[in-house]
Amino acid sequence: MAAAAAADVREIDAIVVGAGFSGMYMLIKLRELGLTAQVIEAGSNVGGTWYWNRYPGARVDTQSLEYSFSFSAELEQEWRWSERYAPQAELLAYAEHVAERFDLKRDIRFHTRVAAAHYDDASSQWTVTTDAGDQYRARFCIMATGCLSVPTEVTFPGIESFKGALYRTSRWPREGLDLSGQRVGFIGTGSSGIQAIPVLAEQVAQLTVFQRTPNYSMPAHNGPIPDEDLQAWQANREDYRARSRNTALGFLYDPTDRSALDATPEEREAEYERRWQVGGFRIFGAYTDIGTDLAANATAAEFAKKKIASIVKDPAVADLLTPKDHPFASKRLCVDTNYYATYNRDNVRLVDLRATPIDRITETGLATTGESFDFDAIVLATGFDAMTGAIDRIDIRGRDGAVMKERWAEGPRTYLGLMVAGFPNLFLITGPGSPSVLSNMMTSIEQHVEWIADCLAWMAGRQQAVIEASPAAEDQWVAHVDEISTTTLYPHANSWYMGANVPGKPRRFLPYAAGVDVYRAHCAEVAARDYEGFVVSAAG
Ligand code: NA7
Repeated sequence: MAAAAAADVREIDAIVVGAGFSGMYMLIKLRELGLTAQVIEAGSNVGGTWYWNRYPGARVDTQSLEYSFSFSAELEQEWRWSERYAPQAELLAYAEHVAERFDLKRDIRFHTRVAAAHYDDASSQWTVTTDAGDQYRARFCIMATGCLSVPTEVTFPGIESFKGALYRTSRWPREGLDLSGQRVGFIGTGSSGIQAIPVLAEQVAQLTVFQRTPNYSMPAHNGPIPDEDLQAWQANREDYRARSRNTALGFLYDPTDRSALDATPEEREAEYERRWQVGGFRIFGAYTDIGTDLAANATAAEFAKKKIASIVKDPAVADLLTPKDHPFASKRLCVDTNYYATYNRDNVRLVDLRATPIDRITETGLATTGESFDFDAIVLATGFDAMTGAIDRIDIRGRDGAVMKERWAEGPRTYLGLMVAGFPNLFLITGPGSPSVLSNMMTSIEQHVEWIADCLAWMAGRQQAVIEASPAAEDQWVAHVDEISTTTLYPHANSWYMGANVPGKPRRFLPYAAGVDVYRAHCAEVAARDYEGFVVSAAG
């Protein structure tokens, strides 16, 4: 247990950075282990992604019954999701409920950012400094900083001259916004844009969408969860959860074991249509090789393109909305409500930035190389510095003063996405090199938090105090993550998965693409072999 407090520096067993779902669950597990813990959170409340992303239409794109904690049967039984895909406000209310139920807030410090975390070899302790200048000393430092928590700093010439209002989807005003009657320019057609555009279109006078790259999107078919589905879920909860933990994506999507190329065109059409009707990510289960074989992938792409053409009335607009430069789902597949149909509205216009790029933001709006537009407000939905952004922004120094950002200069290096060689007792939750963003985040968060907690318990049982990844194990893992990515079609796209959306960011496929099932088994095996690939020792 932690020693008595020293002047100005609080001694604690573990620091957790971030109070999203991963930080909250980590705190619960640390308490179960009898460790003292302090969570540090920049926002004023729990919820992470769901605290920050409050734009109209923001909602989860994994079904809520599965995008929720499974560790507590009571929690699961007492919470009722109103819709298949819960809206942001409900997810935030759920986070709040979890915080209340497990009395988490007494160990969370809000409105505070971690500025630095430095490891001291002699004491085997981390000194964590906040932006308020105060310090904590802890044996363990756990980064629960989220994969999509740092917006990219996209800007445009003249942006400061704009006299209207400028908003970012990822930093939407907490009090909400009434844009009714306004002329709004909207930049970005990733997941955030695809969710926000249909809702904004219903409020505003005129919505002009500036698209650089069209994305594929599947219909959510959102709505209330039918009673019989809820009852079936509650009755078979443990079975459903156990099965979803052992799928490649960390949720139930009814995968087949067939190649798309072994099916006839009619069979494929029927299979894709069946899955389109269910909606969401169900299409991933249609065939085994959609994500790995270009010819198989083209069959899914063709299906999606036909759907766009059938929904969007103007063929020229439909064509603009049709992805042409990347395989199906090699950029993150979106899930929408009325996205494509929104372009049939009279008050919505799509502008192709490939043909006429943005030249500058003006006092009254925006000028492309082809046309000038007047707007009352401009919304940026331009994405995140994914998976490494939040880690890079903290001054993390490990053994011998090694700087994490420098260590990751050529791309992130981890063992299992969980630890970094030379940074003892520093854990990452859903870090680069783990399935994370390719999976149901809740499944992956629980797996990581439980693995870390088991590891800490194992160490305590052996009177060991320090664990770190061996450089050799890290090298092998980094090479393995790269190698697996080359068996997929992900490297064919300029996506945030590849670090391609941030100027100067190294081109590396960031998550681990072998699947949650494979990864989970591997992590369990590593633990069973007394944490193979890790070096464990008593305190310095
Ligand atoms: P994304 O998916 O990274 O989308 C960002 C969008 O913004 C995308 O369409 C970009 O086009 C566009 N973008 C970015 N910079 C510019 C500039 N300079 N000019 C014009 N357009 C630009 O972020 P989201 O927030 O939508 O979604 C992130 C994840 O959150 C999502 O996948 C879910 O996992 C949840 P580009 O494709 O780069 O041409």
